[in-house]
Amino acid sequence: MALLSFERKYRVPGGTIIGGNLFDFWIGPFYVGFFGVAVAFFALMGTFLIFYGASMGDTWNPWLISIEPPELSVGLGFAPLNEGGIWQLVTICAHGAFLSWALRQVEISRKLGMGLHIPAAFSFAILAYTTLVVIRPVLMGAWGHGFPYGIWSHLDWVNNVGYAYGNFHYNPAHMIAVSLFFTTTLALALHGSLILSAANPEKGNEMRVPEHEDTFFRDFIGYSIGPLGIHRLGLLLALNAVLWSAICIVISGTVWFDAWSEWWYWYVDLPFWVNIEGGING
Ligand code: UQ2
Repeated sequence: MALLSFERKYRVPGGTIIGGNLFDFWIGPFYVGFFGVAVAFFALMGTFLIFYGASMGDTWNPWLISIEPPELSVGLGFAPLNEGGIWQLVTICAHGAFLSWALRQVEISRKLGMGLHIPAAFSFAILAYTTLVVIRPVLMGAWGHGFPYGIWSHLDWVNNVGYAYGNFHYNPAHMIAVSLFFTTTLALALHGSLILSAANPEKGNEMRVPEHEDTFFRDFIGYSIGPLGIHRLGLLLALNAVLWSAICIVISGTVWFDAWSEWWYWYVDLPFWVNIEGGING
């Protein structure tokens, strides 16, 4: 079925969470809905606030503009607009826009009678952002622990927070997250190359079917995870990469305060060899 006729069939009223059929319409190719209006509101408001904050700053160089969070001394209170208050309002607008975007995904999924895998997956990205600018700052007692909204300044923030704990590569949750990111790229490379190779047979042949894809991997390594399985694996890997990234930062400064390299002394201090003659402790 041609895409346009398919869409006409499934571009149906209903499935809304809020607003009934009041916002249940499309603008060109885009579904609006209550949450489409909400996304537009929060995104425009947040963007306006960033431009307002930039106008209060001392540069219009896009690489250097930065909306800074409040000083640590402000704690978890409200700050004046030009002393971190803009950052606080931008953070609220960002959450409003991201959550509305996820709920718009829910409405579209419901219209189409699909599962909610897409908004569920996007929620992990929102969770990662919330961990950085709300959960960890609240656990540490100050909004000033959030990262600044600037292209260069947020890189400085990552660098400085990394060195505050010695070297993040020794953070075990960071190790797990990095491994999951690498495995995600491996899985996508395997999948993308398998699909393209099946879809581009030798000249004159018809496109290959999923059975050919299964058979390639069975002949090659004795196992095929399957055309559905590879997507389950990809989602599992990607979501866990994000989740373990959030875990690796939220435990830094809340349950672990030293350099991360020190954490590994639990291994050196195991009772089997802790007092061994000539050992690291003896
Ligand atoms: C597969 C399959 C696909 C795929 C891929 C595989 C037909 C079209 C890539 C092969 C994947 C395997 C064996 C799992 C690899 C494991 C990790 C952790 C990377 O079998 O079914 O569908 O795209």
